[in-house]
Amino acid sequence: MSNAKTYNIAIVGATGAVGQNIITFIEENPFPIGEVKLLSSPRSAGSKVKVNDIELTVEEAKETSFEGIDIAFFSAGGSVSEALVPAAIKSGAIAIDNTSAFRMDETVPLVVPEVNANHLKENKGLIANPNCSTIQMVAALKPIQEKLGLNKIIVSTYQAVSGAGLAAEEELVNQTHQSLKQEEMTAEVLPAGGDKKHYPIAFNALPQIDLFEDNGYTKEEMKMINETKKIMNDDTLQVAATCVRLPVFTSHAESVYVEIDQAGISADKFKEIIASGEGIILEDDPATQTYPTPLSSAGKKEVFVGRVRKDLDNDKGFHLWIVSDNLIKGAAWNTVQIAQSLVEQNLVK
Ligand code: NAP
Ligand code: 3JM
Repeated sequence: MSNAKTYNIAIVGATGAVGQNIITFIEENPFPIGEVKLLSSPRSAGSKVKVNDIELTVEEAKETSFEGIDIAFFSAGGSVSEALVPAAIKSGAIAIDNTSAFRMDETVPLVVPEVNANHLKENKGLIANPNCSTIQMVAALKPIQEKLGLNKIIVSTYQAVSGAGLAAEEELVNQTHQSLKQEEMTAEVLPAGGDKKHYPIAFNALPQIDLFEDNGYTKEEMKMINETKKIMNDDTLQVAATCVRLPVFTSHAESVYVEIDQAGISADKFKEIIASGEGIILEDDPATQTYPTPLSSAGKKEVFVGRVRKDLDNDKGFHLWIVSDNLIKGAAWNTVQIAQSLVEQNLVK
């Protein structure tokens, strides 16, 4: 019998959109898994979920839930992470948090493994997983930053409703039925759960994701701006973002303009460098109408890039289209990759 080390894991938010995807990737055995503990709010506690054909009972997440746990995944909202991450760390677990609660804390590494796995060794028991829209953008732009220098990013997003949880997905389904039956659409979740007004998402586009800040940007836009500078390790990088929700279930798309350091780079050279990135797939051929879409990328782990063009006025400007499954690379898979990288670097106690 082998006595190789296995890792006991807890998944807080196991019954949610992100948690369910984490379970799928854990079943692929990304590193040797020991016991699995599924945690939720009292609403789902007691329900049964199968992991590797074994039926597990979901338990209520509490401060005492983390005894004997090596790695604790959190995707149950910022307030749950604020309440329970300290307890997980105190119990000796390493916490990987999918919420925005600790991302900008200077003592917390914010990691996309293909971009900055080297930051993991600085952890003090907690790693933050970036926002979904940030993850796919920095993954695609990392090789450009490395090989051509990167000065400026202007991004507009086209984001799926699944990024706002299962309730938002249900809202799109219900409103679509209502609209097709010519009934009035009921809107209670989007654009942001905690805001005063709600607008229909079916057959619509909403230029608001998360709440507004005093500077006129939304929190989602500020997440993209601040997280990108932190992950790419460049305070002087200029970043602007406009985040838009679309009636799409899965995968975020982004129209991105960048300015690089080097002059005289062709679109073909730019494409070649993008395609060299780890986990990046270039799908770009106007002659055959080849480009990624939310539907073509859904269910996949990679980040897809197409529509690469050189700007017609600025020799150092380029345009590109970046698409990835927001619940996979944008959340669950990146989180599991962080755990895998921690194990590989021998950083789990
Ligand atoms: P969701 O589908 O609404 O699921 C929420 C999960 O959190 C459910 O398992 C729910 O359990 C659990 N939960 C809610 N309140 C809780 C409490 N007080 N104590 C313990 N568990 C509680 O949401 P989701 O889409 O999976 O997203 C979950 C969180 O992950 C988000 O709030 C966000 O912070 C983060 N997220 C990050 C990204 C990213 O960009 N990296 C993307 C999406 C989401 P019940 O079944 O009992 O209600
Ligand atoms: C994606 O209720 C909450 O605090 C969660 C809000 C949320 C977040 C967040 O801010 O953590 C919903 C969807 C995110 C995210 O990844 O930033």
